[in-house]
Amino acid sequence: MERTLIAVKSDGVQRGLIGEIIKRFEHRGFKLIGLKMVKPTEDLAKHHYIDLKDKPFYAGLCKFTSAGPFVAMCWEGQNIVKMGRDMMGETNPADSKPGTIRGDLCVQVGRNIIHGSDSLETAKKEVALWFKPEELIEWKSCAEVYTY
Ligand code: RTP
Repeated sequence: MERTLIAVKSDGVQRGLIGEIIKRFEHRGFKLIGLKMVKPTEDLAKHHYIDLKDKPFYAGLCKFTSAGPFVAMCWEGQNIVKMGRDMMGETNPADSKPGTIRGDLCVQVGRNIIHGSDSLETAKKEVALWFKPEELIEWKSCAEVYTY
């Protein structure tokens, strides 16, 4: 089963949107198997955004991210990487359609409230970066649990 890293960034936390974001993924039918609030070190933030190291906003983005809090989540489900990205909307909220998380809940690219892994390969790396294996809990939904 596919897994991905979804995170509520500090602006999302400050705006009280943790529950709203979790709700959207739960209601869609995905399974939350890892959840923690962290104040990342600057090194961890730099590592997380390493692919953007040549962008002019890299330093500011890492500083902003490391200020925390950052709610890291591992979600599991069929096609979760692509569907999670579709649910988020575009990087720039101005380009995001209504109905998406960024299209409904934010305005500025530098305050776009949510992070989501952008490919299966990235998802594997990011889940391993933010979670120890023992922090991921496998469980069955009531639809999967049989009674006698
Ligand atoms: P994320 O990694 O946070 O899920 O976002 P993303 O894939 O949609 O976008 P990415 O290109 O990876 O950019 C990472 C984050 O950097 C900030 N950003 N600022 N022009 C700018 O000032 C600018 N462009 C990107 C955003 O917070 C974006 O989510």
